[in-house]
Amino acid sequence: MDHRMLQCMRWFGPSDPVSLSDIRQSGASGIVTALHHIPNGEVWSKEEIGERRRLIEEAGLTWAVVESIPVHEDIKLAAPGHERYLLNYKESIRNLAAEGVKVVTYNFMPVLDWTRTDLAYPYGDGSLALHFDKAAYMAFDLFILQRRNAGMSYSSAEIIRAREMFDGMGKAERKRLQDTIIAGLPGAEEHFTLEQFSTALDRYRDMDSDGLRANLIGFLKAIIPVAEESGVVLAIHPDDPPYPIFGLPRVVSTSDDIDQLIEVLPSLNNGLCFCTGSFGVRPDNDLPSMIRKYSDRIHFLHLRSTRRDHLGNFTEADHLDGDVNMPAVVQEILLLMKAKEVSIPMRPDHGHQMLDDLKKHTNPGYSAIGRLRGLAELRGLELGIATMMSL
Ligand code: CS2
Ligand code: MN
Repeated sequence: MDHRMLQCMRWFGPSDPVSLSDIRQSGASGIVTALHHIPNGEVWSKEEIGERRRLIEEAGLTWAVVESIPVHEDIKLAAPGHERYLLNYKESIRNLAAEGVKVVTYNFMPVLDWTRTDLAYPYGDGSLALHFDKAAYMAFDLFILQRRNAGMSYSSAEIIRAREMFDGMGKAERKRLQDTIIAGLPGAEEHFTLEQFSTALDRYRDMDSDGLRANLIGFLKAIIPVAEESGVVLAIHPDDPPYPIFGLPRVVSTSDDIDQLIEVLPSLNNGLCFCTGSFGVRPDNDLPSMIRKYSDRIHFLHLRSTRRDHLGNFTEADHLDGDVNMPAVVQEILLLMKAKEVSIPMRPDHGHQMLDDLKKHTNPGYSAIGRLRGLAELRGLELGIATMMSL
């Protein structure tokens, strides 16, 4: 039997401007979604899960992956009373398993999910890309947020670049930058005003990466046994960007980070969402060798590429362009799927806003046509490599 990636698309639920029928036409058969309407930390009931599953199945698709059950900040902080949220998380996992949904993605980034500074960066071919400009991010941190001790996070050359950037921006531009960073990107369950953001950051004031790692391990120790019992695999999404921002600790940016998690909890249910776009921002992350190394525990794939520069900026590139060697990545995945006789769910992670979508209101990164292009290219790449290698 051929072992191919299970082609999926992310869907934000009934209010997503991209419908299930649109997704069906992309050739994907799996849906990646979450119950975004349930407040962070509350239980996902069997009824709610069942209702969502039926909606997906009526459209001729299957609910392949949950992305994400968000981890409550109190768990990340191991704050007093966080046990209640652990119990709720376990309950949601059991309920998902009872409804046959068995891959659960999550992340352990404090305060913010993924972060960009520009959601409409001209890519040069007429399409718009998501972009992270280090100077813009620092300008926000230093001069808009005015985070205490922010200056200690950057070199003096960086501070000069940030100052120039800030001085060159008008009022509207500054506000747009602020909204882009803290008003919440698709999939992020949190959004903040400046004041709320400062308060949220402040809770991590005394926490370093060892502290956050200990809390992640505490979370996994509580959840993994339940995942094992119910046949659910967990897939942690890497930090995006994969280096510290706003002085917050980061614990899922490198191979070394992952090793530390596996060492304490070797269970294969303690798995990864291998996001090539997030890991790929660091030149020290060798993606094909990481895929080989973690072959047993890659339960979900986000395929996407970025182009980085030496200043810490990166742009989301076309899926087969940029710094990620996608043919090498897909080849490794094909080899591992053949060896393990599995089919790993994959989604094109983000896409450019292009063609007709330029006239529409879209979820940044999640417009239909750019992702369709990505999926089509990835599908062709996979078929080509599999054919050439007789896999
Ligand atoms: C983002 C995140 O890059 C991404 O995949 O869309 O929202 C991601 O889904 C979460 O961090 C996973 O928990
Ligand atoms: Mn991703």
